[in-house]
Amino acid sequence: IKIRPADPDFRAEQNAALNAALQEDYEILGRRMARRGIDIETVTELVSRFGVAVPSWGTGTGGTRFARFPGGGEPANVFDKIADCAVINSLTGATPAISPHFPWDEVADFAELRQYAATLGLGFDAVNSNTFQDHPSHGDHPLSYKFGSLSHTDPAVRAQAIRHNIRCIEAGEQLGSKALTIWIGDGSNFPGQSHFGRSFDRYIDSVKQIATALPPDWSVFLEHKIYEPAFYSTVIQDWGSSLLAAQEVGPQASCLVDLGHHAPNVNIEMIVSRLIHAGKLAGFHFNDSKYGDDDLDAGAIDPFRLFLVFNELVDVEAGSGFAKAPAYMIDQSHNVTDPIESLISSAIEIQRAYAQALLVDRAALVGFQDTNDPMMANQELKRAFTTDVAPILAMARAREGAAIEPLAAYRASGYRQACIARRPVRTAGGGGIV
Ligand code: PSV
Ligand code: MN
Ligand code: MN
Repeated sequence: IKIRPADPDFRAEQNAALNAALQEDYEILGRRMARRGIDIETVTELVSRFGVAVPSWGTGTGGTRFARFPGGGEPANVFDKIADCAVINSLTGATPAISPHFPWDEVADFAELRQYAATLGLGFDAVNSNTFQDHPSHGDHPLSYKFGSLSHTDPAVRAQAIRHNIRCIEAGEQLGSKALTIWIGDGSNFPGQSHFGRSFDRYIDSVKQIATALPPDWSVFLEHKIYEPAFYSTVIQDWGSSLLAAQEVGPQASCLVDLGHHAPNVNIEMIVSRLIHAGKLAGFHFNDSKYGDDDLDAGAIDPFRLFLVFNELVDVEAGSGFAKAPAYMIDQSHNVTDPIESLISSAIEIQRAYAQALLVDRAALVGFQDTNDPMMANQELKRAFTTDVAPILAMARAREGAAIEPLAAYRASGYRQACIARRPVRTAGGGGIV
C-alpha cells in the first residue's frame, strides 16, 4: 500500500492553503505570550522535541468483552501496523516510536522488522510481554495462565511466564528497545481464593529473575492496575504495590502509570509526584477514562487531569531534571473510531497538555504556594490550561514538515480506503479484554 501521508510533497500540498493563517495566529499568540514574559519560540522548540510512542495493538479496532466490531482495512500483521504508525508520525511529527506487544507482534526476523520501521523513520519503545492470555498456537506457552502467571502457585507456570519475558527482552534488543513493560492480570475473583502476601512474594521473585536477564542499559517497567480481569483482588493493584516491588527488584525496575488503571477520583498527578520523589517513575500509558480502564482517547474526557500530570513533569524538567526521562506511550483501544484518527488526536492532545504545562509561571506558582494564596495559585494553573496553544502545536508540525491539520490531511490522503481495498477483512468476534 502506498503510504501517501508519508510523502512530504503530499503534506506540503495539504499545508499550502493553511500556512498564511497559521503564521498570523502564531504571531498573535507570540505577542500575547511575550506580554507575560514567555518566549513562544522556546515553547515551540520544546514541543517539537516531544515524542510519544504508539502502541502496535492500538492500530487495530479493539473490542470489549462483549463484542468486537471490526473496522475496515485493519492491519493484518505487524508490518501493516508499522505502516499505520508511519502515517500517524508523518502527519503529527510527534510519534517517532512504536511499542510492540509479544507474542502478538512476533516475527521470524526482528532485524527485518527493525529495518522496515527505520525506513519509515520509526524506532521502538518499550516491549510488552503478554502472560494475561493463553497462546495455544504458540509452542512456548503449553501451560495455562487461567490462575495467573508470574505469581502463579505452580512453579512451572511461573517459569514459563519468566521465559516469555526474557524472550521479549531478546526480541527488544534486536529491535533497539531499552525497556520491558510487565503487566499481569494475576489476581483473584473471590475472597479467600489466593493469599495476598504469598502471591506478591512470588511475583517479586519472578520479576527478580527476569531482571537478571536485562542488559545493563535496560529497564523493567512494572504496570499496576486496580482490577480487571481479576475482580476481587489484583496482585499489582496500585502504585503502592508497584513501588514496593520495584524497590525490591532493584535499580533497573520502576513503575509505569497507565492513566486508566485507577479508581475514579484518584489523584493521579499526585501519584506521579510521589513516584518522582521515590526516583521510580518509569513513564506512562496515556489514555482517558470515565469509569475504569476505558482506554478512550487521551484528553477525550478529562484534559485538565492530563494537564495536571504534565504540570508535575514540567515542574521536574524545569527544576532538577530527570535522571532518566520518563517513557511516554499511548495505550488505547478504539471501538468506534478509526484507530489512526484516534492515535493522531491523542498524540496532539498529549502534546497540548505538555505545551500548556510549559506556560505555567513556576516562580509565581511557588510564590502563591509559599504565601498560602490558593486563589492565585489555582489561577496560575488555569491561565496556562486555558491558553489556546493550537498555533504552537501546528507551527511545530509545519516546521517539521508534518501536517498543519493532521486529521484533515489523513482523510484527504485516502489511506484508509487504500487499506480497505488491499487488506483482508478481519472478522467480528467475541471480544476480549485488551
Ligand atoms: C492492561 O489493561 C493494559 O493496560 C496493559 O498495558 C496491556 O499490555 C495493554 O493494556 C494491552 O492489553
Ligand atoms: Mn496499559
Ligand atoms: Mn489497561
